[in-house]
Amino acid sequence: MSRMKGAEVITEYLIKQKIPYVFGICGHGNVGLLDALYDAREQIKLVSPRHEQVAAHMADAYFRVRHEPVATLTSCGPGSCNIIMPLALALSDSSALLAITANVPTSQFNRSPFQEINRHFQADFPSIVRPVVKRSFQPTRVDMLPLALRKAMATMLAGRPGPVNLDVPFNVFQEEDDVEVPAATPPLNAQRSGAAPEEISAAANLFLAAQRPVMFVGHGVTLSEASEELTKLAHQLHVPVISSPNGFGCLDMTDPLSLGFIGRNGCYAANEAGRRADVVMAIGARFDDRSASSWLPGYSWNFPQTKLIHVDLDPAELGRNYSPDLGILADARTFLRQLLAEVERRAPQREAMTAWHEDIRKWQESWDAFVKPNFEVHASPIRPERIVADCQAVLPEDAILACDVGVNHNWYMQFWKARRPQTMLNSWGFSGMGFGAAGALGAKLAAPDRPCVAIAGDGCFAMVPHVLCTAVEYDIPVVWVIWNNFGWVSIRDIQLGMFQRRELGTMFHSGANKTPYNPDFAGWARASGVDALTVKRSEDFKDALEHAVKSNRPFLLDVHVDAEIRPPATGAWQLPPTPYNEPVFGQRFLPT
Ligand SMILES: Cc1ncc(C[n+]2csc(CCOP(=O)(O)OP(=O)(O)O)c2C)c(N)n1
Ligand SMILES: [Mg+2]
Repeated sequence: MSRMKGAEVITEYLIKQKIPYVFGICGHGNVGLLDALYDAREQIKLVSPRHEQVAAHMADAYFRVRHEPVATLTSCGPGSCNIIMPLALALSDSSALLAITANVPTSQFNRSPFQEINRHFQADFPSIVRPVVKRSFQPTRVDMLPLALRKAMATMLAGRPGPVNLDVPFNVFQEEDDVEVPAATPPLNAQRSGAAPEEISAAANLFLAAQRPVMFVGHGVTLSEASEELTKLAHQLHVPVISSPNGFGCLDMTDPLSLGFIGRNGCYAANEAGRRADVVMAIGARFDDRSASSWLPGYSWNFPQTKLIHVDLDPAELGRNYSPDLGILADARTFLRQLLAEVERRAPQREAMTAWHEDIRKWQESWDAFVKPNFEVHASPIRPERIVADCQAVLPEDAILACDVGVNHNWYMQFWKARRPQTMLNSWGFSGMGFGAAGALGAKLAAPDRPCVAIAGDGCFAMVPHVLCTAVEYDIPVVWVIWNNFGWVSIRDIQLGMFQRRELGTMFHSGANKTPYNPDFAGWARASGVDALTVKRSEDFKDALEHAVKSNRPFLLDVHVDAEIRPPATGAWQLPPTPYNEPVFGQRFLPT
C-alpha cells in the first residue's frame, strides 16, 4: 500500500501492463492524468492527434497489428463523445482498447457544471458509451480504481476482445488514498477454452465424411493466432478455405486452397464453393450480411441443405444467422489443435475429392479469364484493378494495409492477397469512414519496421485530413494512397442502380457547371509538411508507390481512379424491402 493520487494509480497500472502509448487529446477534465503521464513520459508516450476519432482508430489498429492493447485519453463531454463511432467500430470488429474518459468532479454531479451530461442521471457518459463498449466503469473514489482497472483490462482481453471504458471524474485523478496498484492482467489469449472430446469427435465425423467440404474463417482465427494450425488442417485434409476480410492471410492467400472472400464482392470460386458445399466448417466467422449475400439462399451459402459446423468463442454468434448442425463454443486455435490431433489419430483414408477440386479449378479459371485482362490495362483515369495489382507488386509480404471504406475497399476485398495474418486491417462490421486513414498511424507505431499503407477514398480521407499533422509531429512514416474518384462513389452507385440513375449528394462538384471538385490533396499534404505526388496515369503509380515507401517519410499519393468501373458481383447484397434484382449498379459475373 502506498499513498497515491488517482492519476498515479492509473499511470502505474498502465506501466505494469506494459502499455507503451496513450493516444489522447487534452481538455480541462483530464489535465490531472496528463500531469501524471508527464512523470511517466519515459515509459509511456503520449501521442496527441488532432481529433479524438483518430486517437481511437489508432488504438484500434495498434491492437489489430500487435494483439496488445493501448489506451486512449479524452476529456469530459464533447471530447469523449467524439470517440463513440470508433468505439462502435472496435466493438463490432472485436478490437480491444482502453478508453479512459474524464468526467466532472463528483462534488458537482447533478449541478449541471460545464460539460456534464445529466438529463437522466449524473455524469452520465457511461450511458452514452454503454452500447459501444464491452463494459464501462466509473470509479468515483481513488480506492475504487484498483478493482476498476483490473476488471477493465480483464474484460477487454478475455474471451472475445473489445473496447472498455474507464470514466474518471476530475477529482479522482487528483485525490489521494492508500492503495495497491494491481498486478498486470493476463494478455490476450492467456486463457483458452476448448471443445468437449465428444464435440471434437462429432466434428471429425461430419467433416471427414464430406464430399465437398469448405472452411470459412473469420477474425476469430486471426485473434486466436491460429494461422499455423489452420494451414496445417487445410493442407492435411485438402480443404478449400474461404475468408472474411478480418481473417485474410491466416492462410496465405496465394495458397491454391485459398478461395478468398465470399459475398457480393467476393470471388466467384468462393461463392460457388460456398453454395455447393455439403459441409461447411466456420471458425470465428459470423456470417454477416456482406459475407452471406444478405442470407439469400443459394447465393453464397445453402444452409440448411449444407451441414454447418460452427465454432466460435461467443455464444451470441452461434446460431445468430444459421442454425448450426454442430455448434461449438471454443477458442479457434484450441479447437483447431484438438481437431488436428483427432485427425492424426484417425489417419483417415480419404477420397481425393477429385471432382470437388476439379470444379473449383474450373470456377477459378473462368473467373481469372474474366478479371485478369483488366489487371494489365493502362489508362487515365486509372482502372481500379491496376492499383490493387501494383500495391501487390510493390509491397513486401509483411506490409500492413489499413483499409478505409467504400468502393475502393470492395476492390481490395475481392482481389487483395494477404500473405500473413494481421496485415490487412478492415473496418468490417461498422464500416466507419476514417478508420484506414487514421488507423495507419496506429499500425505504424505497432510495427515501426514494416511499410504501412492506408488505402483511403477521397471521401474517407477528407473526414480525417488532420492525420497529416500527426504524422509530421510524431514522425510516423505512413503512406496514404488516396483513391480519388471525386465522390462518395460506393453510395452514388447504389443511387444509380436503385433509383433510376438519380444522383444527389454523392458526388463532389463545384460551380454552376458542376465541375468535379476535390481539394488538391497533394497540395494539402505539402502544406502540412508531408511529401506528396498526384498520379493520373496508371503507368506512374507503381514507381510512385515504390518511391513513397522507400522515402520512409509520411507520404501522400493522390491517385485519380476511374469512377465508372465497378467491381464485378459474384454474390448478392440486399437492402429490404428492395427486392434483390442486382440493386447495385454494376456488372454481374456469369461464366461463359
Ligand atoms: C462515418 C461514416 N459516414 C458515412 C458512411 C456511409 N458511407 C459508406 S461508404 C461512403 C462513401 C465513401 O467515399 P470514399 O471514401 O470516397 O470511397 P469510394 O466509395 O468513393 O471509393 C459513405 C458516405 C460511413 N460508412 N461512415
Ligand atoms: Mg470516392
